[in-house]
Amino acid sequence: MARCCLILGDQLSTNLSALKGLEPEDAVVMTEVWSEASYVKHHKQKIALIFSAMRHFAADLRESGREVIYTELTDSENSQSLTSEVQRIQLGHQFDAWCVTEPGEWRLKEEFELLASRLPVPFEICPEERFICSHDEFNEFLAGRKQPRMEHFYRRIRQSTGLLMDGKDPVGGQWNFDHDNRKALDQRETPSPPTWPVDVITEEVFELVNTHFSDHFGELDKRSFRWPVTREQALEMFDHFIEERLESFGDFQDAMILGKDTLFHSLISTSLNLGLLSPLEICVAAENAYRDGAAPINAVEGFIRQIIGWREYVRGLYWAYMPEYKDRNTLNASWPLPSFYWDETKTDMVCLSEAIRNTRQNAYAHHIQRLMVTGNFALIAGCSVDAVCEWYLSVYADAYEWVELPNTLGMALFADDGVMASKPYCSSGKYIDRMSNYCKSCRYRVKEVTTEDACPFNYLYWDFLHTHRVRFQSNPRMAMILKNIDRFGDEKLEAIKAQAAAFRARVTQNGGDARTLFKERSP
Ligand code: FAD
Ligand code: DLZ
Ligand code: SF4
Repeated sequence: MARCCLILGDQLSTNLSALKGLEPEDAVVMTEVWSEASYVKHHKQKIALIFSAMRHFAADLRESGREVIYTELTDSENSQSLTSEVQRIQLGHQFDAWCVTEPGEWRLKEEFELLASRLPVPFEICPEERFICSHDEFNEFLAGRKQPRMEHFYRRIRQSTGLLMDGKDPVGGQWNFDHDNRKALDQRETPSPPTWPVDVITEEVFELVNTHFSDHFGELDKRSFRWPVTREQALEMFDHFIEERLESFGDFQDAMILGKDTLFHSLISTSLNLGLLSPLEICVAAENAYRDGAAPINAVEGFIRQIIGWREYVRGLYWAYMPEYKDRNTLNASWPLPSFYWDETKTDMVCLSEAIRNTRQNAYAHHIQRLMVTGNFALIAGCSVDAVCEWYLSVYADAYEWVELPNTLGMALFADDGVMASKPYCSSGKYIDRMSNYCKSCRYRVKEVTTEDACPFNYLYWDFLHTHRVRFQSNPRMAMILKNIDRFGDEKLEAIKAQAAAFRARVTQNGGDARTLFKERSP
């Protein structure tokens, strides 16, 4: 009996569940398809990363003796979707059975279930075992909880894995050291992450992507692309983080500095999400760094929390709440996404322009840029939830719906009725000024609220809170901040509303708020 295993572009792990039962004579199918490469207009670097990593993984499998049937995007017989490729290859090879590991996105799970009912031979969907928490364990955690919170989930995972535990107690006597992690960065040097020469495989993929996806967002060339495409490179990236950046990761996790795109972040999300690294192995390595005295507890605990806390938690929520989660829009946000999200030169807001430049050049922005700059702006300006989610899914090299959607719709946009976050992550320019040096070089004035040059984050923030004050009033964590609105008085409130409306009108009319746009338009 000859079996075939379909491996998807983000399933590049030798310990994949679907690979486990294969006999030496069984085959593997991997296929580059237009449907996956274009269901959103992915950043060029994201497509290049996935295709290059797929081709390297296929080469490694072949080297280990496995038969790999690999379809490249431009192969003439390519039928251009995952399910039609399975059907086409089945016709040619007549396998007795197929298997695939459960995909990371709901839409594909539905497609595979349909395929399983149509294929003349069994098509088995194996459980995904590359996460620490299974669906059943997550649902057990959710059961009976009115308000699930990441922190409770995180403690359970610390206990079940034994990570950073001294017997029953958390190492250092606390579960969470976040209060030590809010330092703004000084002008210290930040270590450059490793890079690798572009090999023939990756060079061919660059050419393919630049030819067939030339209208997609983002830069793609040897200088800008620095993602690991093999497990060896991913391990090198991670080792560099442990040696050079982990020590300061906690202290400066929320910091932002003009021109510094990666700071002390690990840059491992693409490798984790592709399956080149496993979450447990990197947490164990980070814990060892702490136990060896190479990194302080606030850094190591903060880092491990991102992986076994946030990453596992968002994945659990995605599968527990889909498919209706995707349609949520609690705050009825509908303003079209400003076009400066695709072109940073169309905004004079230095914080946004920096985050979007980083995104365009590197298919990356660190967490606080995603949450408190582009996310915060979209929240307080009331941008369309669908458009914002599509933007985040398109523009980051690490973006897959299971992780992007809860982070965007839930954490950044508060559109899920408080499932993901207990209060909206909204802030005025004050937060950005405290955590960055952006405001010093911005033409807007961060300390002003109602003047013509006032920071747009300030009036949009108060306008947002005022618009939703009835909903937020019942949240004890919002009560204090809402009291400020009562103190403003009618005149100030009207000025805030007028500035917010005028700003929206300017952006809608001109495609952005940059002064150059107004000059171009004046007679
Ligand atoms: P580090 O700051 O070094 O963090 C270490 C690791 O922790 C990351 O590699 C990641 O695997 C994990 N992690 C940290 N925060 C989160 C989180 N909130 N959710 C899940 N994992 C987390 N991450 C993605 O992997 N894909 C996405 O599509 C994605 N979309 C996001 C959208 C928004 C609006 C926000 C606010 C966050 C999003 N994140 C996403 C989470 C986070 O911003 C990225 O994981 C992180 O910036 C990746 O860079 P890094 O590897 O240098 O992370
Ligand atoms: C994201 C992506 C892209 C761009 N292209 C492919 C592809 O050509 N072939 C493939 O097998 N997978 C691709 N992927 C990854 C899938 O979309 C991914 O498996 C789902 O997003 C589920 O996480
Ligand atoms: Fe951003 Fe406002 Fe600061 Fe300018 S002044 S960088 S718009 S927060």
